[in-house]
Amino acid sequence: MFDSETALQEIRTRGYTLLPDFLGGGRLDRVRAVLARELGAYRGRNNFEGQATERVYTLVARDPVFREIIEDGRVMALCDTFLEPNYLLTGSLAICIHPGETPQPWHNDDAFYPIPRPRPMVSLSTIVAVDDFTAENGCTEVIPASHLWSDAEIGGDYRDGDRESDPDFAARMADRSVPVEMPAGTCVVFAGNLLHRGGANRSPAPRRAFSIQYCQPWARTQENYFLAVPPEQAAAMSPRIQSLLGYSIHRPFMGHVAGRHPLKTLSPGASMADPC
Ligand SMILES: O=C(O)CCC(=O)C(=O)O
Repeated sequence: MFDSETALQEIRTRGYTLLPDFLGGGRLDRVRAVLARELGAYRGRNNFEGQATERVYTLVARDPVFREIIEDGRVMALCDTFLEPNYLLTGSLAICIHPGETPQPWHNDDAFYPIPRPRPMVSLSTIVAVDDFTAENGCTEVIPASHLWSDAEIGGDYRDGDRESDPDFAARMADRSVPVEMPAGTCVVFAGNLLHRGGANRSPAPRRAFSIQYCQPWARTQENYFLAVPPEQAAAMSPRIQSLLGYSIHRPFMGHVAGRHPLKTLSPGASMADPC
C-alpha cells in the first residue's frame, strides 16, 4: 500500500524512499521479457557507464510497459510535489551489471546543473530492481541525507580524478554508505542531488535494473527525446507521456515551436498558424 506522506517525508529527510511491490500485475514479467530482447548489444564505454555493464537507453520508446511505469500514479504524485508543473522525462534506461563489475563512482543524477549546493533537487530519480538487489550482486548504494550536503561536503564530482582517488573521501563514503537491498519489483525513489552509485557485482549472475528519471521543466534533459522518439510514435502516446517528452509548455513560453504549442506538430491536420 503506497503511503505518500511517508514517502515524501523520507525523501525530504534522508533523500530516498522504497516503494515495495512497485511492479505488480505482471509488469515484472513483461519488463523481463523486454530486457531479454533488448540486452546484449552494448557495453559501457567508461568507468561511469561501467566496462562490465550494459545500458539500454530510451526505454520510453521500446515497449508500452515502460510507458505505463513512467506515468505510474505513485511516482507522478512524488514528482508533482518535488518538481514544477510540466516536468520532463530526462532518462529511461536499463542497467545490467555483470559479474566482476567494480563500483561506479559516487555521483548525484543532477550534477550537470551548475547551481550551488545546498539546493533543491533539479531531478527525481527511480531505480527499479528487476533481479533481487543484494550487497553482493551490486545493488544501488546511497549516502543517506547527502542531498542536503553543500558543495564543500560533496567535494567535487565523479569526473574529478583527485576526489575519486582521495582516501579520505573513500573512507567518508564507506562510513556512510547504505546498500539498498530490495526484492525484484521494488522501486527506490531518490532526490536527484543524493549521492549514490551502482555497487560491485561479486556474485556469479547479472544484476538487472532500470532507471526512470524526471527533471524540472526548465532543465535540459539527458536524453534528447525529440530526436530519440519518432514524432509519429510520440503522436500515439498518452497525453501525460507526450508532456513528459517535452510536448508541453513551461510557462510562459519555453518549449514553443515557432510560437505555437509543440503538440501541434504531432497532429497532421493542425495548422501551425493556429494559436497555442
Ligand atoms: O545501477 C545502479 O544501481 C545505479 C546506476 C546509476 O546511478 C547511474 O548510472 O546513474
